[in-house]
Amino acid sequence: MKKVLIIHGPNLNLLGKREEDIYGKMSLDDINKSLKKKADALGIGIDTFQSNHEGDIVQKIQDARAEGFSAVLINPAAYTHTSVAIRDAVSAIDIPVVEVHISNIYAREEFRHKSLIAPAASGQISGFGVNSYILGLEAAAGLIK
Ligand code: CA2
Repeated sequence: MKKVLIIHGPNLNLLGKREEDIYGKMSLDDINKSLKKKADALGIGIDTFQSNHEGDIVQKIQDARAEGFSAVLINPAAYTHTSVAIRDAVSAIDIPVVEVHISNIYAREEFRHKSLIAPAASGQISGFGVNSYILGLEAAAGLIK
């Protein structure tokens, strides 16, 4: 069975606890459970990983292929707008990477309009609430089947 690695970036562990007006009421655990349901329906496997540390995310991306993953779905959170290291890791791996955002980053503050990750990713989904993750998983499944 093909597997997709789901990576949640910094502060996403706080989902459902604060800033519910922007990010909704679902916790990260709820999102991971919905993703597992969707993965079952798509006939693929998933593993989930959250970190507040840039280097840990870089390492996880570097190791994804060797760990048996066929694609990566990532919400790089604030690192979207700052991390050359994550972008370089995304460029360096030869499996597809789908970038997702809960909020519409282009409808928010100007500093969020630029994603350093997007040019290195297969594609980006932004602004559909937690459904962005579900749509992103569908996209990743389509790329690996
Ligand atoms: O919309 C998204 O998914 C973001 O990646 C979320 C990031 C933000 O920096 C990006 O510009 C867009 C922020 C994640 C922080 O999540 C929190 C959740 C609850 C409470 C506080 C922060």
